[in-house]
Amino acid sequence: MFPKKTYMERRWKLKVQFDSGIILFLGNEESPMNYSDNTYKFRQDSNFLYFWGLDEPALAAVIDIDNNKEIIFGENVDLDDIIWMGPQPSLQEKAKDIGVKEARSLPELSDFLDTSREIHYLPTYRGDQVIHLSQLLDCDPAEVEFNASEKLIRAVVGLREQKTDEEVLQIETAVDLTAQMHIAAMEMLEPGMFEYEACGAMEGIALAAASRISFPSIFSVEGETLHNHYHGNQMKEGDILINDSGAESELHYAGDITRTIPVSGKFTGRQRDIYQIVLEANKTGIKASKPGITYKEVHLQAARVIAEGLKELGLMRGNLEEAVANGAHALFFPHGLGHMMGLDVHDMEGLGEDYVGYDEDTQRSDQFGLASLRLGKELKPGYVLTVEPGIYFIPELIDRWKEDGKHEAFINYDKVEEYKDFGGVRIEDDILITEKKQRILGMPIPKEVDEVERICQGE
Ligand SMILES: [Mn+2]
Repeated sequence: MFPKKTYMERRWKLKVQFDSGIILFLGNEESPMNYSDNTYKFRQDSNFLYFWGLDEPALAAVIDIDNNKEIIFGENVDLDDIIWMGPQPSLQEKAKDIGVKEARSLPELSDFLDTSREIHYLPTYRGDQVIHLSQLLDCDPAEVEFNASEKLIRAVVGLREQKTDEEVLQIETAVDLTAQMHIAAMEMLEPGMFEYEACGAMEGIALAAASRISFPSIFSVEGETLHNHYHGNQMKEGDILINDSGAESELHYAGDITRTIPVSGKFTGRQRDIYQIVLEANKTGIKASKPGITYKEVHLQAARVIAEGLKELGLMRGNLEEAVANGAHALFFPHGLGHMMGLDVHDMEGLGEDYVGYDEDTQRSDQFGLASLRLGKELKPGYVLTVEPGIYFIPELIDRWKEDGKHEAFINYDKVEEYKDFGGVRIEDDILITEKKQRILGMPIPKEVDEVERICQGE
């Protein structure tokens, strides 16, 4: 855990924004795989971790604004628990570690929550919590999401989006471990191997460091499928593999890195051409990211680099400024340039993407491609985000657009046909917005063509 002062300050910064009512936080419960005692590995809710730090199931917490009280609700272990799980500190002791004076038993929570007062709570992404909240708040489960407090969502986003030094340190440990995973994957890949062999060994690096992966790994030679979680392909000579994966730090901050790896150790000429464009877009995106610029503009700058590169290869044509404004490049780059990262890999997405990524000044576009940009608003010091451009050749999308004659002025479909078996390339780094500029977090992870090839070849 962080020192208790961290959690006390976070809660203080939250409660000064409220005049009355109760702020309610539910921790996560265990999640059974098949029967109740056989559970998935426990992951605490990130908002609970942020304000209360306690990393175990079956806890709740409230801030009673009217009476200026903070209370943790949970259960003390009994002798039976000690036999199975060993001795544990009391709930009172755990509360003390995070600067909370009062601890009560969980069944008392329901009585404590006087529903005639205003109760602020966050939206939840778990079904069991919907039911728990509907019981606590005496409302229909369907109303739980609808009644979540917008004021609380905005307050929490405002706090969590600006990372402190101690959080950045956590993220950097996560990225350093992620770097080890990525370098090991580069060293490991060879034709004939199945994706799961390499992916399993790579994820094992996180486990062996007392960590875990921060999201399900994308590890595929079919990189054109953006969120491909299938790892059953046998890798062939000449394939390129997209490895988009990350580890968590001790306190559950995420790393999220993507590298594209030539399976046989060397890129073909065509792969190198596309890779260089993506690398250029990645570097442009990183350099452009600083306080004062919107991330939407950074995204568009990266998109222009992609369009220019593709024009040089004869895949795009015409006025590129216009092409990007019209979204023609999204045939090749259909996703956003990046997202916030912190305790969640897509930080705070559970609170609603638009609360995190947009504001009154920057609204989400509905144009194909740009609509998928999770973060569009102006960047501020302390933001941690990913920069992850990519170029993909998605046969079904190409066929559809070609059939519809979409953006014909900007896309040379005859040439694009030749690339339908290409797959995809993505390169992703995690950055911190500093007072004036930005910096890449964690130890450097090879991304120049010759560096990547050298490591792949075991040099
Ligand atoms: Mn990412």
